[in-house]
Amino acid sequence: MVAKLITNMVETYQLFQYQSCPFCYRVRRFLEATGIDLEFKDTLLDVEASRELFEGGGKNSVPCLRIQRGCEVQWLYESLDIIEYLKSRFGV
Ligand SMILES: N[C@@H](CCC(=O)N[C@@H](CS)C(=O)NCC(=O)O)C(=O)O
Repeated sequence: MVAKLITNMVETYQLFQYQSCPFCYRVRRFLEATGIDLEFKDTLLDVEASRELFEGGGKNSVPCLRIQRGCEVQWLYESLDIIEYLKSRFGV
């Protein structure tokens, strides 16, 4: 029952990434192909974004998807895991 409630909770997303990163490109291409619209945070151009990623997620590796689920925040690394996660959430 708890798991079901969490699954149905509204989530908001931010993708921490930068332009020239090939793994970020993989995720951006997936988003473009599926029409999923997320906020991007550029960790090369935006020092605050870089700090937020390191402090929140624990490392500076990109891409990283920040998932806000109510008061809970999850930091999801690995381009293929991000894509799989979004596929499951958006049913694409
Ligand atoms: N296996 C990872 C590779 C990610 C990766 O190597 N990202 C590079 C940028 S292209 C990076 O952030 N390197 C810095 C670091 O890992 O701290 C994925 O598929 O997302």
